[in-house]
Amino acid sequence: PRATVYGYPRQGPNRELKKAVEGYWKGRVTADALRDTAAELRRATWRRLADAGVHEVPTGDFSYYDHVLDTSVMVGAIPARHRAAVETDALDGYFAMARGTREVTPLEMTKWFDTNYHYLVPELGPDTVFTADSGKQVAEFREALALGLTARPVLVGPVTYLLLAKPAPGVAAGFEPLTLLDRLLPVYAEVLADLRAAGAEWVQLDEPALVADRSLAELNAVARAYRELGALTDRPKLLVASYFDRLGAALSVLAKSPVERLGLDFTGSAAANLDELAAVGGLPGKRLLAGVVNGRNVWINDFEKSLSVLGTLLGLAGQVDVASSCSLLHVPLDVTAERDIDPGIARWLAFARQKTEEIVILARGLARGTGAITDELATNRTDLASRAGSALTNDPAVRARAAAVTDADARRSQPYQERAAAQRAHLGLPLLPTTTIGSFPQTTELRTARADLRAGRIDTAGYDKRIEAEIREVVSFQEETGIDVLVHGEPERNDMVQYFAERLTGYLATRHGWVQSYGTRYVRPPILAGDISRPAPLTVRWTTYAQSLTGRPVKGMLTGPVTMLAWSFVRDDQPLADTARQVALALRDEVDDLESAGTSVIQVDEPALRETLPLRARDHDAYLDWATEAFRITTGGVRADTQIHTHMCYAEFGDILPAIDALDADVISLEAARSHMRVADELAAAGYPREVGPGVYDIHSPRVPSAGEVAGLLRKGLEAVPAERLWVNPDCGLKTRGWPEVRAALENLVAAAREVRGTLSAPV
Ligand code: THG
Ligand code: ZN
Repeated sequence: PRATVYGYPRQGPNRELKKAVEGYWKGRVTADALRDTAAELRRATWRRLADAGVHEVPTGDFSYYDHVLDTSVMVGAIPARHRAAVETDALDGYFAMARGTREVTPLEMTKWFDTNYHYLVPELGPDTVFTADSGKQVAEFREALALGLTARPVLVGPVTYLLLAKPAPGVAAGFEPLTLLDRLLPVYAEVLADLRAAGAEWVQLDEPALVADRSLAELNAVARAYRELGALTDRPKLLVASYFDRLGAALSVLAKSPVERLGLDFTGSAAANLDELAAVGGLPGKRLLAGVVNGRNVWINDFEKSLSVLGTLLGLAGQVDVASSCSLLHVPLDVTAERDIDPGIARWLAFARQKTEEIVILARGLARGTGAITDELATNRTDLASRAGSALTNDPAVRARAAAVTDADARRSQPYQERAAAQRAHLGLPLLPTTTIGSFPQTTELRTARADLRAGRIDTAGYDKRIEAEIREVVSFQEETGIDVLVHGEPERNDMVQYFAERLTGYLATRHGWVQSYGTRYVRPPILAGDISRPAPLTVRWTTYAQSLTGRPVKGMLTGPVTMLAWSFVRDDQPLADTARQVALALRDEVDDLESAGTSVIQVDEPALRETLPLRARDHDAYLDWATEAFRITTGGVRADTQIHTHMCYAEFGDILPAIDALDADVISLEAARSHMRVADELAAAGYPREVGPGVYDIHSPRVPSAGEVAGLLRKGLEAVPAERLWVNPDCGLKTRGWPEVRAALENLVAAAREVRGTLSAPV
């Protein structure tokens, strides 16, 4: 059996790639220097994989920005607006597609399945002409060959590529990119021939789109694609890789196809692949690549369990190889870089480097029997037992409290109509109240203060003074501007998940655990390692400080339990629903403490509620049940006259409207400026009964909307939502914008609210 991985993080141990690419954008790094850095990072990765004992190293998975964008370049799908830039300079044209320029907008970005990686969406239309450009793939394959390695080029498969695409601007929304399959396959055939000519024995075609619900027409397209590619005479052998879930109906399609090797995920809920593989009679005559090491969590593998799966698989396929369940792109590089994590706990963790070692050990165990990995098995057993028996993963008080949660805990004490009346009396807000989503610009002074604190140049008291100074400025700015519900501006927070994670027991933070989010942007997701509790209040001090400065209500700001899970690495030793409930209870204490300290408006953000929706429809209800329950547990303990807000960042909500209703938040703010208040129409059409703040300022753009423009959006909102239930706010937090824009935009927002208020008849 061979050991391999589907792909590896690209950034380098100190995010060298980010620095080189951003340096190139700023003109500080030449194109040649960027290319050299990239080539050196690739070589270092391949050497590391080969030294660890990986038999086939992946090539072509490297990217300056995004591998789906690379695929668009490979098949010549360059949108008309980017063509001039690409023809002038291929590298600058590539970045123009990724980021836009002064003249042209970039490709749209969206989430890669249910991961936290974002790809650039191909734009296709009936006039798209595909042309093969195998240059990058062939060159990177040759680089690995030059090191004397056995390499396997990795491509996004043709069906997944088309299913990820959207109609180009100006093309009818009903256009289905999959109808271009017959035009795309000859281009893949050409790339395969070029790779064969370069010496590739195998090529990997990634088809993760096949693990979602697929129509009969789509399954037929899969069958046709692999019949045609399989029938080519001048090609490498084909590995079709699936990951992120079980393959479902596509399994029997691929089992009958001429591809020589199939990659299946056997981790988590994808473990059902084992039974499904047996049900289709296995893969006689094919090789199976068994993804038994989870490529998207940070936990060590259970060797005995994996070996048992691999043993069963031996009876189901011609030959069995061992891999990660998916590309290791989604995990940090190396646990040994984490000096701050307790060494006893670090033994439970495996990042990309450790996962690679696990794959090699399992392949050896499969080849030569468990006698060949006796020591590794013993260590693995000890480490798993240490995790299972640890006080961190078993806090009896947390468990007892979670088990005792009742329906009543997850419900406000009074129905919305009664709460709304109590809140109106308590808060005394005008019609069309104005507010913001929470964060204000993160100034250089703030970043300096954080760096000074880390470096020991200032102490906590000095740091806190700087935070208080910032809060004073933000509060007086909002008072002067005439905002109705103020915020403290969140100057004390870096990342909205990390800040809370650092303060909750059971959560681990990493120093170097960077994972690519999109392009050159990375996050360090915290690790939900144990039972979650709140040793002390998290935010109360800053909110009450802000409230002490003003007579207007100051809104408390928290990240909700679903988003806390979605943007962290979660436990795999208990259901997500249980973890969510623990986080919700910790946050509930914070909500209750804020209320006791005099906070009358509390916002619990859930930007990730929609993005964590499972890939398969049959799993949606169970997810939405626990997700909305966690939100209600967080917010269910407050009085009727305390107003609960929530916020979501994206405009696509059609499929979770019932869940938004089930949150039972008094006020929800949403992104709406770019879509001209469409979400307000959608919520109204669905009969949404509570208050809504559709965004009237697009914070993703440096443009400042005029008061007239904002008033126009408000009048549009009033067509869908009555004045008693309409709020006035920006689309999202303001932390990425500069102060001058924010000042001007909020002044216009308040002016617009006042103008439109003046045209309304007084409420009865
Ligand atoms: N926090 C976490 N996960 C997230 C988001 C988050 N996932 C989804 C979404 N938000 C991703 N969006 C971004 C936006 C900006 C950046 C990263 C992801 C970013 N990163 C800085 C960089 O790479 O230079 C590093 C920021 C830092 O120092 O922490 O700009 O909000 N957990
Ligand atoms: Zn937002």
